[in-house]
Amino acid sequence: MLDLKKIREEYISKLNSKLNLLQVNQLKADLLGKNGLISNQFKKIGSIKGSERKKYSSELNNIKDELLDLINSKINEIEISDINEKLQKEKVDITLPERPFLRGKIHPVSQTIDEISSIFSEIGFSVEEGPDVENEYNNFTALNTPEHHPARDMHDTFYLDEKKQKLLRTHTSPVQIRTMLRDKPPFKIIAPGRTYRSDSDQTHAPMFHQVEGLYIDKDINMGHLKGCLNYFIKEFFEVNKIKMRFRPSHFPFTEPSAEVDIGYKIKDGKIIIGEGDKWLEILGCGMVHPNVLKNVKVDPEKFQGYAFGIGIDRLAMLKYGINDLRAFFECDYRWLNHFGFDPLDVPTNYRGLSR
Ligand code: 2NM
Repeated sequence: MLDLKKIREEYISKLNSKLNLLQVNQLKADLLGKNGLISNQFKKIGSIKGSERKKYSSELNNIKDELLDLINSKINEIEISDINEKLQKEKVDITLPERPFLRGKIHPVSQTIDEISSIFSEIGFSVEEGPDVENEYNNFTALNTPEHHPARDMHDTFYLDEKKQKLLRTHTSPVQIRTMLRDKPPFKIIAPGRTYRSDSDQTHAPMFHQVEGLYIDKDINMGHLKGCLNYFIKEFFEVNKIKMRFRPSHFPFTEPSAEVDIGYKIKDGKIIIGEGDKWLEILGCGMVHPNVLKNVKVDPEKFQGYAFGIGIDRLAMLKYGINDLRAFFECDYRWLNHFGFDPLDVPTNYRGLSR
C-alpha cells in the first residue's frame, strides 16, 4: 500500500509539470507498459493473503484509473494547445493582394488563320501544311515559272545554297504541289502559313503569311471560283453583301488569272468593307494552268479547277484595325495584350453566334 501511494503521488506531481506529448507517453509507458510500475503491482495480487487482497486490488484499480484519466486529459490538453499554436502561426492573411495571373494571348495572325480555316472548312476544304524550306522544283518549276522569270531573282527569293536548290518558300503553292503529287484528284484544300520574300518597307515584311486555296475536280470553272471567294469575303468581314470585282492579271501558274478587289469606304475615320466607291486589292486567283496539272500527273483533259492566294497579314490589319504591319512581328507583349485574342473564347461562327 505504501508503494502504491508513493507511485501515485510521484506521478501526479510529474504529470502536473509542463510536458510535451512525447514525455507524457513516456510516463504512460513507465506506469502501464509491459514492465510498468502499475502493471507490476497487478502481478503481486496473487501473493496477497485474505481480506488484504480485495482492498489492495480495489486501491490499485482506483489509482490506475486516476492516473490514466490524468494522462488522457494531459494528452488532450497538449493536442489542443498544439493546434492552437499552429492556427496562430499559420494564419492566412486574406487581405493580401492576389498574385499576378498572366494568361497568354493568341496573335492576331494566328486568330485570322483559325478564322479563315474555319470558314473554308464549312464548304469542304481541308487544311494542308508543308515546310518553310523548299526546293526550287516545288516552289517554281512545278508551278510553270520559267527559268528566267523575275520572281526567281535574288531580289525576291531567299536562297539557302549556292546552287539555288534550297530556298525559303515565296508562297504556299508548294504545299499544293506536294499534296497533288501525293494524292489523287479531286483536291479541295487550303494551305495557310509563313512565306518569305526579300522585301522590307512600311508595308512589306521579309516574312509574311499567306493562305492559298485549290479546288480541282471534273468541270470546275471560274463561276465556282467567284462564288467561293464571294462567300469567303462575306464570312470573313462579317457582312451580308460585298462589292467585288475581278481584274485580268497574270500569274505563271494560272490561265486565265485575275486579281480581286473589294469595295470600301471611310466613314468617321473608320473603314467600312463591302460598300462605297473605293477599291482594295485583296487577292490573286485563276484557273490552274494545264502545265501545272501535267507536272503533278493530273490529266488536264479530265480535271481542272481554280486556285487563289490571299495575304493574311493585311486581311488581319483590315479586320482588326491594326495600322502598322511591323508591330505584328516585334513581339511586344503590351501590343499583344491589346490586339491579341483570349485563348478561352468560345468558338463562334464569326458572326458572334455560338455554334
Ligand atoms: C495565287 C494566285 C493564283 C495558286 C496556284 C496554285 C497551284 F499550286 F495550284 F498551282 N496554288 N496557288 C495561285 C493562283 C496563287 O496567289 C496570288
